[in-house]
Amino acid sequence: MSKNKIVYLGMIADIMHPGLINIIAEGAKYGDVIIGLFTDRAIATHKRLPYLSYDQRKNVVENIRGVSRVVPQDEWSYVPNLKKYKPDYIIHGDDWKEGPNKYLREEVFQVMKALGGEVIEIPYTKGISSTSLAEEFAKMGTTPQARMKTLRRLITAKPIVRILESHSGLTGLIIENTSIQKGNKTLEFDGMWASSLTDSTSKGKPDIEAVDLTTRLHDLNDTLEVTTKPVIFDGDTGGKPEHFPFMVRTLERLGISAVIIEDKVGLKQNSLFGTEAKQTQDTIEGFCDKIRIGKAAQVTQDFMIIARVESLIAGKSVEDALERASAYVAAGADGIMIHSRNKDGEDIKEFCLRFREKDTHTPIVVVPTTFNHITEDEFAEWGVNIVIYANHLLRSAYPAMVHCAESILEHGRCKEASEEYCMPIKEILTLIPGTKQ
Ligand code: SPV
Ligand code: MG
Repeated sequence: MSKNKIVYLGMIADIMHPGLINIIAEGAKYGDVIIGLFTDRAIATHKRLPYLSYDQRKNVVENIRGVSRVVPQDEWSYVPNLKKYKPDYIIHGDDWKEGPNKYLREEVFQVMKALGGEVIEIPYTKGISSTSLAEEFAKMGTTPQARMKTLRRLITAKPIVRILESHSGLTGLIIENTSIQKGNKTLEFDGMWASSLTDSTSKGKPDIEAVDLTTRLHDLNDTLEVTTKPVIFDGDTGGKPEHFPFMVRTLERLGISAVIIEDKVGLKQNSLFGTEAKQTQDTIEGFCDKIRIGKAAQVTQDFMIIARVESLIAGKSVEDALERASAYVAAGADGIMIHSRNKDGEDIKEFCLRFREKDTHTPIVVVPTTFNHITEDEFAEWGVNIVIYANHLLRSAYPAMVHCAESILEHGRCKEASEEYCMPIKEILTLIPGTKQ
């Protein structure tokens, strides 16, 4: 084989295994192997972020025998890099002949034909794959540090980070494991929201900071034990400025990625009451001080303090919200949550577009409980980074439980309730991994 031909090989290379070494060695027989290393951005649109960062993976791959050079592959599709590097060969495992990545193969054949190159497919190494190893790896869990960092990585890598409310180990498992295949993409949630509303409601208590931090964290530990995805904690008002550092340090130690605190004082009421309840906003200076105290208390660079602007909830203008948001960012906030209970979402849209005119990078968080017709794609166009579905697992479970209770009363037995409202008993027995020894 003539040397100095170029062989292109795309890989994620999170977990190295003999199948990958085999494919590199095979490629090296044809010429100089360029590895197109998938970036977080390329991966995040299709599957979970890898455990190792791009730089860590690059460091491993460039030291493997047979690799000439490592370049970033910033798209899931190979086409842009094939056009850029014009390889003589592309080498790929033959597993892409079937399944959701079949279209990638078709594109690659077309481009390589136009470039006058060749596609080499080598038999897939049976019994070992990155996907099966990643599943094994996930069972091992995560560390607080790795979990915490993931949120910042996701914000950089994805147009929208998708978060769902969790109030128990079981809801945590739903968020960890639920995924659907849509077109060629696997869709799943990126992380969890520890909501004050659902934490309180699931205890039969009102959402007025009556459930104390220690109790909420004790319960959150159930979720942390059985999941690996990042958590954003609803810190309500953050308490008094003197108390906030303790909240920051405790959350950070547990590996929580971010706390969101709202700029209200006095007895906290749920924001969705709007002006029906007394919602007193802090002064700009007062809340900026709280942010500064929190930022000074944190130990790592990874933890985020996100400031929640309640102007629209309190019946004030978008102008007021913008003034507060930029003051909070100047005080050190790592992100802004803008909240509203208006249904049309117009005030949120105006806020986001105007905020982005002056600030292109500070992450924006929205909680579309009332403006629920707006899609994630639309939010991304407005410059939003994180969307939180703040209460939906509890709100969907409660009516089902009430129906079940009513049905038992109605029939004087549980046959109807079991058939209409319950999962099969066999299913619940095997729902939790490790139930049967
Ligand atoms: C929560 O989920 O507790 C929130 C969001 O803070 S909201 O209920 O809309 O205030
Ligand atoms: Mg709350």
